[in-house]
Amino acid sequence: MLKSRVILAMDKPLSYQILKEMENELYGIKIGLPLVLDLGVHKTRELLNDLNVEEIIVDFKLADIGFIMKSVVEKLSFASSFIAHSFIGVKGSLDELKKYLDANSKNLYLVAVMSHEGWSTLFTDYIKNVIREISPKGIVVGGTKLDSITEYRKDFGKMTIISPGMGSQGGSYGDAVCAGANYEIIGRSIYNAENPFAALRTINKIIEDKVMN
Ligand code: 3DU
Repeated sequence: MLKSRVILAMDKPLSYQILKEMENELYGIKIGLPLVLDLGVHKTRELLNDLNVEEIIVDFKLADIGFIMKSVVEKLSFASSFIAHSFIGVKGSLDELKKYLDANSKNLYLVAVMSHEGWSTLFTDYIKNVIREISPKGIVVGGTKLDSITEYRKDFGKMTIISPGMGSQGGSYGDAVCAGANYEIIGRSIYNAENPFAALRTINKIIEDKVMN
């Protein structure tokens, strides 16, 4: 059985003690710009360095030329995985980033469908082509759009799907996994809870119960 289907979106610092308490009940930790701007790279690395989670995912939603994205990744080498936008295209950009990440044994996730209402589906075919060409470890599909999860799961076979938007953005815990996602990304509902560890445990249980039924 999986340890957990939850990726903690850490956009606000949590203490090392709380993270240690949670590590055995998390699949991974996703760190965002708000956290790194708060703590700086050095303290972020110190905080996360020896945590026993499967992936530390940097979510800066990279969208630049290859050279710049590679230099961002280089400065965050303690992380195992990086999220980039897919709309930026392949040549001179995602192809270079993917090659660099492969050479350094790091994972790439591409944004496929965002969770917010205003995300346009006008570019779906283009985005799918980019994903096919780059062949990342995984894709990000909003957990508020369950039909999109089902669609991308059908189109991309066993590719890992990670889904934000659960809890605070209105998605119900477990629904994204039941629709075909591998993991649910959850931030505010955990880090803003009075007891983040208890919140995580409750969410894990809700997801597992839904998956079993
Ligand atoms: O809404 P939450 O606090 O659970 O956080 C969601 C996280 O997922 C947050 O870090 C945000 O940057 C990320 N995310 C989305 O919310 C929506 C997307 O489409 C992609 C990533």
